[in-house]
Amino acid sequence: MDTSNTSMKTVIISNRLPVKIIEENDEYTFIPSEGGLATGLGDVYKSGNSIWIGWPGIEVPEERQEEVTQKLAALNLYPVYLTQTEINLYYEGFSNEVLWPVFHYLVTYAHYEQNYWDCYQSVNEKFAKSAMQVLNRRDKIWIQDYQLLLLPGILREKLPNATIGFFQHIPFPSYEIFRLIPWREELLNGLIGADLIGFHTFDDVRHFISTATRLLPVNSSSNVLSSNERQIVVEAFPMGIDHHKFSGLTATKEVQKEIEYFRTGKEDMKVILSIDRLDYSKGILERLKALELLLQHYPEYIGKIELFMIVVPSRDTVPKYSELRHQIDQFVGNLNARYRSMNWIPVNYFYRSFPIEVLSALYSTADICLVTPMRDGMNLVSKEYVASRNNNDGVLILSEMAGASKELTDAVIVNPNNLGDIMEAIVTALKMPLAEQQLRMKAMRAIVEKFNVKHWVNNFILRLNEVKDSQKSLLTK
Ligand code: GDG
Repeated sequence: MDTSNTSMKTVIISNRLPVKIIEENDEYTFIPSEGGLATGLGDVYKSGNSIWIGWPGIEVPEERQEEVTQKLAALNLYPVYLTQTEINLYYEGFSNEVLWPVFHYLVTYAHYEQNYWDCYQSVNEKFAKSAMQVLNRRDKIWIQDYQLLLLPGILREKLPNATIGFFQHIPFPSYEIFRLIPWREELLNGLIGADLIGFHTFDDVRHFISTATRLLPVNSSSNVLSSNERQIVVEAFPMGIDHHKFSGLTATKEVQKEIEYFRTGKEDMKVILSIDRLDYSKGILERLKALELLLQHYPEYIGKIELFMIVVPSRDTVPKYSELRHQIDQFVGNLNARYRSMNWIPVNYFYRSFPIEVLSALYSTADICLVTPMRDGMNLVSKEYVASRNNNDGVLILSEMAGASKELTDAVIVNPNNLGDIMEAIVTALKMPLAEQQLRMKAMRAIVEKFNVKHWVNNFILRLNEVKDSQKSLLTK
């Protein structure tokens, strides 16, 4: 990759590169992924000499690394190669067995292992080393998410005047939770290497500022932290989705075909949809328990409603995740066995991922979308459902613990710990008159359309530029 150009570029850094890998006949092929983040950042990293740095998603033997680097360079991507041990300790270990549970308030799930932490530090250093091979002094750096909390600080030491933004996609917990982490000061010191720190919600911002001022020698004034002559701005940037993609997909031939296939024979059935990655933070088991409660308390709905539950395999090498999968399998099997009839089944459960066309068909035809995470940074599924409802009908039931609930206030909002509350919300949704559905959905669609993922990207970059400019003018005063 040509790094001689000294003009300013934007460098995105995340744990994973936005690619799908196909390994066939000893050949690697990389296809750009269509995930929300990749779509939103597409205009940024594909333009000019801007790039995206991250792990390509597989262990590449040393002798093949040059070849893979060349292939990725054609997509404006720059790889950080990780070994299986690093994946085990830094990603599955520290990121997903310490930070993920603690940041989602499930502190008893955390394993504070010293070797996880050691590896987390060394992998963050490794990312910095790779980044330094392609970074220029004037580049704008945008680091993504909790796997790289130390990276802003490491890069700040190497490039004291760099423009560094950081966005965290998962919640930031309250001080009383965060303080439990043995390496809490180190993590915060890493983060405040950034000029601008973004979270999905104002609550996350509040928690971060209060935590930083209690644990570090920093001062705060409103949403600005001051440390060693530097100022760090902390703000909420609620992430959006590609609204036009989801609203446009429903009319395509492929999706229409899926809709017909899906709805045939279910004309009178009320369909409830649930889509998540396998994760204990998503409240999947609790949702199933609420459905069981509903079938017990409102037997008139037996045979009249069906839950379509897609659980996308995720992190299944982490013990808590395989345990959860087992529990879900058992619960669904038990519930279906007890309630099913010869031609009806309460839960249609899928443990796999589907093409976007199938997702779109489900989004656009399901009468209710049930999104009840115990904690969620944002939750894009809720927004994708809304964007797919071109007729303004359908009801979104949304957990108050999801960042999205701060924007989608016209959803039926529930406390995901209150199974009775979820049960009643489903009944409310089943009975909701069309006019009320449309009123609520229209209001939510306007929000999802306006505050889309492009808006999110532009807004963050714009703020990062402003923050840096104001720092420069402070220094010259
Ligand atoms: C993290 C935070 C935050 C799901 N099943 C399939 C599929 N999906 C796609 C959905 C959606 C995405 O996966 C899931 O996004 P979420 O936001 O719901 O959840 P996380 O994966 O936990 O994401 C979260 C997010 O980062 C962004 O900041 O909102 O709080 O935890 O886009 O459509 N896609 C396809 N097939 C599937 O079967 N193609």
